[in-house]
Amino acid sequence: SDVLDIRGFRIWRGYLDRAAQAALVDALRDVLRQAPLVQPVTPSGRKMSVRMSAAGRFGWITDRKGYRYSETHPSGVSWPPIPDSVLAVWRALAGAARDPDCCLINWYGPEARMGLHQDRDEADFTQPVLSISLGDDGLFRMGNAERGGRTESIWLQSGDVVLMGGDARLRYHGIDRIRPGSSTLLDAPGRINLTLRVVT
Ligand code: MD3
Ligand code: FE
Repeated sequence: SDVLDIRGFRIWRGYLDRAAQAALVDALRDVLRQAPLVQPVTPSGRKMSVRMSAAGRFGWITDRKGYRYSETHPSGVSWPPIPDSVLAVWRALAGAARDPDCCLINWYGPEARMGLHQDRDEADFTQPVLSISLGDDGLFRMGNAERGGRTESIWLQSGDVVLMGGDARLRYHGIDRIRPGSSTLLDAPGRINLTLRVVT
């Protein structure tokens, strides 16, 4: 698969073939049985359009009380372990980084989006973040370490993997929209993004 470097983001297009993608989706079904997707509410009371769950020691959650990493799903159960097939992608691409202790699972329905934001709830910004795209294409926008300025957009497809390290780690980024029906991987329109992080 070819590697692209855009503003410090490393993008492996088509890193996972169709069989590897399907294997990840199977492993995720297991995780989501134990820790179902929830539609989180921001501290201001707005419903996020993305549905979320997680695997690993920590999951990222938000509710009226604020956003934070939590060792439990809103239902009170511990998050399931990160599947080996997911960990293997991190270990192959994340270099000398520590193993991740959070695999956030974002599910985008046809209307979902994620506004430009930074990931800064983690303790150590020298550790990279890795994203795996599954299902429908998503329009990923990347900006700068400060609000404003020029941004660049790229369509992420099922099987693409993105590594945000070094310079890119604190850049603003988001998902403007998905292209419903562009992939046949999932049995309904939508996009899944796995985001692996070292939290502690
Ligand atoms: C750049 N998710 O969960 S993944 C997120 O597709 C998030 O669901 C998006 O942003 C998604 O926080 C984008 C790509 C991504 C993930 C984390 C990053 C880009 C990043 C952290 C730092 C810089
Ligand atoms: Fe993010």
